[in-house]
Amino acid sequence: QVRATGHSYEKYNNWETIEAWTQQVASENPDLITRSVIGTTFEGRSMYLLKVGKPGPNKPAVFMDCGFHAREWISPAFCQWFVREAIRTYGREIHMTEFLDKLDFYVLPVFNIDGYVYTWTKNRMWRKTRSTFAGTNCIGTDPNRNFNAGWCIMGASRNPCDETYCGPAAESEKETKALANFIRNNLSSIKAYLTIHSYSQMMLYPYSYDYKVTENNVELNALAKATVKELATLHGTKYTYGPGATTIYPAAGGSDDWAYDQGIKYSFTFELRDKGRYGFTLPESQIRPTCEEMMLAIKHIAGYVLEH
Ligand code: ING
Ligand code: ZN
Repeated sequence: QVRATGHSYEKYNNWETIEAWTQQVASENPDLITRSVIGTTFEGRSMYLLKVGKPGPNKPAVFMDCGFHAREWISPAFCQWFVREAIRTYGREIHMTEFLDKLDFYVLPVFNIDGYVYTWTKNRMWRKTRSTFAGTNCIGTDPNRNFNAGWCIMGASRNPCDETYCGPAAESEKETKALANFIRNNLSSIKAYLTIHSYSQMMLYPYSYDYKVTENNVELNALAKATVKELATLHGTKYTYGPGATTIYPAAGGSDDWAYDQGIKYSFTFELRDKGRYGFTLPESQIRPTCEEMMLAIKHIAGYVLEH
């Protein structure tokens, strides 16, 4: 079993440990994992992406990112858990084996690395990136308001001091630009886009930037309903689901809406445990059950993508 120094799948790991883990998990599983760098953060850190799957020609892909918002620590923990489960169960469990043979998972373990580091060193409740712009002393842009999907029309702020600051322009953040470029360059293979947040126990789909519904709203609703039902089979954890604008709140510039409008028809935001008792400071004892039940959700979506 792979273990980067000090790394644990049932603890929250700091960035240094996660970075070392990406290197180690890739080098120890060369038949299943390749690591690349899709860009650099504002503070100069490398944005690692793990491609998980058996190499083959013209494979469809599922893209998943974690750690958009710095304080949502359970999210990067899930991306690490997912990769571990993929390598641990490949060749041992029929569904994961089929998934990795027939599709690739792109896993971005931490998107907002600078913010994540800041939550470990200075302020546990930081949400935004750590970028600075001329004309203000306030720091950071909300990366989930910075995508070019109804950018800043509602549920976002033009005030750089606010938690939902949309940035000076769409894709102003180096992190947003890097992710958007990667997806634009791989649109022919990416069939599903999944972005992992916390907390609230929800499975959201477009749109959040408008009260309109998608062309495949009926299908997304049915897929979400079946996915949360599957998730609940393990520990009885209830996730609600629906279009972002009416299920959580209207919010423009989100990555799921943007990915959907790029043509990725299965685009979801997950809000992991809990419903507010611990909120962003979910105890480490809940990493395992949260991740185990989420594995069922991701595998349900992967199965659906394969047959559609
Ligand atoms: N929630 C998301 C947020 O960025 C969201 C909700 C989902 C907004 C999809 C826009 C699009 O506010 C958390 N917890 O971050
Ligand atoms: Zn979030």
